[in-house]
Amino acid sequence: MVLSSPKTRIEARNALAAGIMAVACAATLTSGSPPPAAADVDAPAAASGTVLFFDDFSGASLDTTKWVAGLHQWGPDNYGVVPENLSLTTVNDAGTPVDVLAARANGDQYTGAVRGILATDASYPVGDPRRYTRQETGVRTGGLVWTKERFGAGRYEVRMKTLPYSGGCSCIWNYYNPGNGDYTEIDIEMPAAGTGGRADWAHWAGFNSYVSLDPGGATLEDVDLGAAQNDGAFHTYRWDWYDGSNGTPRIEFYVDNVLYATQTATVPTLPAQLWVGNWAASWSGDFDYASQYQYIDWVKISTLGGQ
Ligand SMILES: [Ca+2]
Repeated sequence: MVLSSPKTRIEARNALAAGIMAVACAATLTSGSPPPAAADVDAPAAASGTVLFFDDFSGASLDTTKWVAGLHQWGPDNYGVVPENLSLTTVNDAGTPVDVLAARANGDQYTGAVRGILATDASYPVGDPRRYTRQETGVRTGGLVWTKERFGAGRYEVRMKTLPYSGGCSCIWNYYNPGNGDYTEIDIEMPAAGTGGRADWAHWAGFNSYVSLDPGGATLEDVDLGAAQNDGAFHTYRWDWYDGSNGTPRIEFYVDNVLYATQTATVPTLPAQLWVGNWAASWSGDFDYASQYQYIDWVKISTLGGQ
């Protein structure tokens, strides 16, 4: 989750170290009807290894044995992520019903009932409502979930439709920062942090990895995927993380099974929680809309074996 500057990034992430695990917020999650059998067609392809984690969001509500419905705020010029922007629903994907987690983003034209937050007391852990103060506005708020458990090296896959309009980062990252120098972060961010103001912002992804927040501790790549990701179709975003125990240390980044980047200089080794959703990153566009939705079909973490 690239912030506006290294300094604010470090401050925010030190605060995160206070404890992500602590509080599962009260969520206002709703669901549609039970999924029709046809929804099974959106199941992922056969795994290359053992499945460690999977959710296709087909239940009656968010599975809080797997996920925390995120309440958090970091970075400048946004009012955080709030559980009120999360819901389970079924969307029509070219005639096929697909059960999804819908993560709403509210832009500068938003006048609805959701209220955003600012982080005002870092003595409380991430996700603890006492850490934040509710605001009178709901603009520039997002929706995001993170896993309750930490996961290590392996294949991470998310099938989703990214946010369609400029303003809001559709993102996947894992994160571990206990404050003792240990650090794990691997990101896929759309748009990339350096491309939110471009006319072709929807073509770009940030592929990032970190082993520390010190200079030289990160590899940040802005990559042109060659086509707009907000084309109304589901796409599968993936990284294969080889930490040294399962092959030469590297991270391979894929979109729809096409390899776009390989990073070898900053490969983490420690298990981390996976975050999936969207947030109103100040660099992610113009926010000239009321509300828009990111639709997440499924999330899977599996082993890569001894490759
Ligand atoms: Ca699904």
